Amino acid sequence: PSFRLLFLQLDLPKADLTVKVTGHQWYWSYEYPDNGAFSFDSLMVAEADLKPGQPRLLAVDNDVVVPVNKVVRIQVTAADVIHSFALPSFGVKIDALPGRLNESWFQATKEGIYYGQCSELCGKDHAFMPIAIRVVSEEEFASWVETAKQEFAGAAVP
Ligand SMILES: [Cu+2]
Repeated sequence: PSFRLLFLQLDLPKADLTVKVTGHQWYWSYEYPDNGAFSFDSLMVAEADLKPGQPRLLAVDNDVVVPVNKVVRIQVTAADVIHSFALPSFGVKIDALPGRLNESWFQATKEGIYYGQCSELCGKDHAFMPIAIRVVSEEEFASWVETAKQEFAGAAVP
């Protein structure tokens, strides 16, 4: 039975939304090709700058925002060395390889913030390039997209 599940895990359902994830030394960048193709970098918040409620080593300046109950396809690659995109709450762990576009997916069934970390030793700040995914309602997502389009307009596409 495990082989069947392993196979099904790699069988991608039809996606409602694609987010392209690129690993860098030492941060992640995200692109939203279905929503105007804006992109942004997501960097860890330093311990001294944490706001109340933000977890140490996991909080970032720009969360990845996705709508609840939607199938989100993630396309994962890397710009320099190998990283790995790991999100325990969604059972996602996939290598980010330079020169290759890997795919995985998740469907969050509850709103909230979900954290992950780089899972491939990638140099000095390997431990300090977290992933933060904020799952919101569809309306909230739509209004975030509008803001993000402006906020991240002209940001260099990785
Ligand atoms: Cu890394």
